[in-house]
Amino acid sequence: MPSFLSLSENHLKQLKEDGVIILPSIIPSDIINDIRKDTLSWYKNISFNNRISSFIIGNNQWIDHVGLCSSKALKLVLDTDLIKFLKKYFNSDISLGTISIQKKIFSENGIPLHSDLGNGLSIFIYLTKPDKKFGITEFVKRSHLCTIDNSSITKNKIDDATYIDLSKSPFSDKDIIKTHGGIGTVVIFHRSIWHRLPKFTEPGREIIMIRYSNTESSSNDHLVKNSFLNLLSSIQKEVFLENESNKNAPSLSKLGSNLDKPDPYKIPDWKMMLYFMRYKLFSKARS
Ligand SMILES: O=C(O)CCC(=O)C(=O)O
Ligand SMILES: [Fe+2]
Repeated sequence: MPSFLSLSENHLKQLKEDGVIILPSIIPSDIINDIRKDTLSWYKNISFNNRISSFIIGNNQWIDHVGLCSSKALKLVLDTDLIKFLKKYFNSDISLGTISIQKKIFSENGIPLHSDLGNGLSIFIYLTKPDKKFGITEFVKRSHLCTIDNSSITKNKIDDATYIDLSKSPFSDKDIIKTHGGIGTVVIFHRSIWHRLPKFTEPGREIIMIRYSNTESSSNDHLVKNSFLNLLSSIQKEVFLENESNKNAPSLSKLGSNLDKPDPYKIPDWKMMLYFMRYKLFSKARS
């Protein structure tokens, strides 16, 4: 069965009410295997990364230009049934804001409870089995509708995520849902929902991370191979490439610390060097 055909009105309702839906093992394993094959040669060449996660959650490998790496991944995230579902959710035309593939190469202390802020949706597609050892995301159901008092926000507030101590939060029911399922599990969540990634002990988790929104929010200026583009339908191309916002994010960013970002993102050269050495010497997940 095509990947997202089972998305229903019930899922739509649940996503609106709870702010999150989990679709265990919904993507067929042959598609996941093909995508993982496409990523192998990329991982061989990607070193440690220059992104926020270097600072907050240790090192990951990221494939930022999925449009150059995997036509299968591109077709999957632009699946016609998924597009139909998302158009209904947003009640408008939609735009693929960002797409990347992330591989975790160390165990981590995780990410504390936070909201990514904004009105769009994030989608995680698990290319490996979601598992406590490898890291599974947890969500506080319905918390996308809560406003948080400034006094309960923890100090490390940065501009696109806000952290909070669960014990001080206003989430009275604290109804937490954990990602579950096998390879090919999909999680769709409202970007403002409160979520966290508890400490995990094994490197190796691989996920596709996607952000979708209406066409008025800014999207990446995606890089894509012509041969991949030719495989897409006109509706898929629209969702991938067209965006009414005049604020497209650039496609290419330079390696190293993001010096033009606010303080928490400024990673000194010596720290980047340490991350690099740690990656070279100790990463067990390198292929
Ligand atoms: O990797 C995860 O499970 C969560 C990541 C996350 O919440 C984030 O990057 O904002
Ligand atoms: Fe997050």
